[in-house]
Amino acid sequence: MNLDIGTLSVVTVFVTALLGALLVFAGVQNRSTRAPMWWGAAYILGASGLGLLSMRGRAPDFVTIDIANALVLLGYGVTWAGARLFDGRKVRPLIVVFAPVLWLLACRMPIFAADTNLRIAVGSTMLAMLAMAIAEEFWRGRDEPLMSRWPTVIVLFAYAAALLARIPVVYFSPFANNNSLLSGMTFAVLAFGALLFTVVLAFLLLNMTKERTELQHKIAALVDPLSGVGNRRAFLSESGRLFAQQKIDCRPLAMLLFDLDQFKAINDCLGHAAGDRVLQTFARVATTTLGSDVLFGRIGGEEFASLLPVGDLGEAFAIADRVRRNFAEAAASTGEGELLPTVSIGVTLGLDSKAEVEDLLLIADEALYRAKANGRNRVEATAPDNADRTHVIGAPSIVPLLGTRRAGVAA
Ligand code: GH3
Ligand code: MG
Ligand code: MG
Repeated sequence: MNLDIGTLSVVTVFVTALLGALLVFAGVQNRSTRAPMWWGAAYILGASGLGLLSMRGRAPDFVTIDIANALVLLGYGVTWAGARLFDGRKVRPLIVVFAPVLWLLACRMPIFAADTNLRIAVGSTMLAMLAMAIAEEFWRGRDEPLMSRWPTVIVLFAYAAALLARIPVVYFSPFANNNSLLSGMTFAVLAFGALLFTVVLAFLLLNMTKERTELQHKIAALVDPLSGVGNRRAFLSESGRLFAQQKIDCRPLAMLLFDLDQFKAINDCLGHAAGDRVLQTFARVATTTLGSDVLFGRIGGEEFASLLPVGDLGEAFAIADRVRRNFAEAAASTGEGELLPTVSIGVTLGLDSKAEVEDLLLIADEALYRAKANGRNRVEATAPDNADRTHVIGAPSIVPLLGTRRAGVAA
């Protein structure tokens, strides 16, 4: 295979510039992050640098070596700034310009300017460090579930490794002078690799931006903005997944239905903002008590629900009562005036593999209704099979009276 360096240079410059324009276009369209705009600018800077670099021998060295490489380094610095912006971190302008300024200063030193191999070693090291710095920024944001983050980090590290590997190659087979750099297969292969990296990175950056937008839409559709927990839609769809799992595990699922007590009075006496804070406190306490991997959501104004695998109804009752007590304690300590917010909870169990989430919500609602009727701030539980076999096991912070029928008839 014969890679013509002249053709390759022209292709690289135009492809990089075109990708830069596409990234800028994506940045203009995207309101939530300006990062693609920075990446687009970085690509255009890189394309300009590569354009000047390819004029080696036809323009002064100051332009084709000093300025050209400084522009490429600046492109990497701007990409790094974009990666920080993408994850909501501040841009540090001094770091962005550090490598190109250092390069320009080094080029003022005659010993550096005269040594092609030294320049390649220093330039490659700078680029590799910048590529690793960009990879590190993306790595730091890895908690956000964006699939393209991982290949981006890998591609950047692989590119940094290839750049560093270039240094010993240069020292084992040094270039005789500036112009011999542009001839020969080594440079053509390197340029081809750099072109592939440029294309792949642009694709990944665009994809990450797209995935971010999709994730934001998904969060907006499924997460309640006030409490930060899943909304009714998320709860119902996740419940379906849990029911499917239950059919495999054959483990009962408990439905816990929470309704804050006298919440209208809290709003009326303390104001809507205080009511909102109470909702947030409840969501926080319930999530902490239940565990972050348990399905929990806000299914209505001041109504929440949880669906979780348990051993039996007694265990479900105990969990619900723990939430009730923890909330009463937390609400008392945060102190929302005279009114002490409390919660009533209806509990039931889905044993039957045909049980549906709506059925369980209805049965749990009946139990909740009893909790309200019996004085609030309490847990009531109903066995699932049928309403006639209702077990009343609720009472404020007492041991559940399992097996006691509502009408006082032994189970
Ligand atoms: P009960 O003990 O019987 O459940 O009485 P309640 O007052 O809690 O029940 P009701 O259904 O009468 O009132 C619920 C209130 O919740 C009415 C509504 O204004 C309030 N609410 C619903 N969503 C929000 C919200 O997002 N923020 C605030 N602050 N209040 C809300
Ligand atoms: Mg209600
Ligand atoms: Mg209520």
